Amino acid sequence: EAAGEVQLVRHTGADTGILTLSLQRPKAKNALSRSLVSEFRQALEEIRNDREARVVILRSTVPGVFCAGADLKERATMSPPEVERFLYSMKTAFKELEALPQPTIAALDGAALGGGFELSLCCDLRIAGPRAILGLPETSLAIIPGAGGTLRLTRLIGSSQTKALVFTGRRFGPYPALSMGIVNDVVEPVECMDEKSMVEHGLGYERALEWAREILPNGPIAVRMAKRSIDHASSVDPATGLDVEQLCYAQVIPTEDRLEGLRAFKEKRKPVYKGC
Ligand code: CO8
Repeated sequence: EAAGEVQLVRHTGADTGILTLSLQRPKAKNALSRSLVSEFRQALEEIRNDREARVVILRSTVPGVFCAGADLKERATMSPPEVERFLYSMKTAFKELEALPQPTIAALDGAALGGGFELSLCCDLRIAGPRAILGLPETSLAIIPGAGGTLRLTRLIGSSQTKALVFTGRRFGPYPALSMGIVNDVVEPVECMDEKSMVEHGLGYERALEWAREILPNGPIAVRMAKRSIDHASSVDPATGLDVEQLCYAQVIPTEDRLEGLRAFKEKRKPVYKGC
């Protein structure tokens, strides 16, 4: 299949440090195929090694859809060992996304179903556009969420809410997602905009950019260390969690940025952080 199903853009000017990773496989609604997952993992590798990268936005350029989940058509053509290999690669990609040191924001402007929803759960923040449709329909396909959904969603919103969504497989929109704590922000539809331009305009992406711009000026090492510490918070016992926080705190102490923060405070100006 043709390459170019994943695109990585490094923003410039005042937005330098923001990276947008786009899924663009329109003919299959960004379904996760072998080629898409492989390109996606290459892009993650680039981001991980990019010292200038401060905030990452994951979005779709396909109108009306974030990601339709696993490629069900390709899967039907695979032998059992191929399926095993593919699922391993997909789950590894999800872990690699989750483990990126920079904060990540998923812009959900359309359907994020099954593996597509699980993909968004590997990001730190989720922003829903007016047309977001989320759901874990796996039980309706006689399988269960298998790319981290049962664990990551339970960690995020608790077991009872997760069971309700998984047992029913129901699809839900931005506001239920907000009230359950699945998304951090919802964008209202713009009244004067017709449906077509609303989908194409990517209101969720625009809002995700605003969030990225709010994170961007903060100390890059501090933001990374905060992410690391918070990620440990829900998986270790409290004493270990506090130890991890201390270790992460210790990483920011020797930075030049910390001194710049103190100087800027004293001089009543905005700090300029360099990430060192
Ligand atoms: N796989 C392959 N092709 C797909 C998929 C998919 N998941 N979703 C859509 N497509 C294809 C359609 O077949 C169609 O192709 P064609 O034009 O050749 O008929 C094309 O994309 C357009 O689709 P629609 O006409 O349906 O487009 P709509 O805009 O009407 O609807 C939706 C878009 C809402 C995304 C709809 O396509 C849909 O509901 N898709 C299925 C979503 C779904 O059920 N996903 C869950 C899959 S299961 C999963 O992800 C589990 C992963 C677990 C990993 C396990 C690890 C162990």
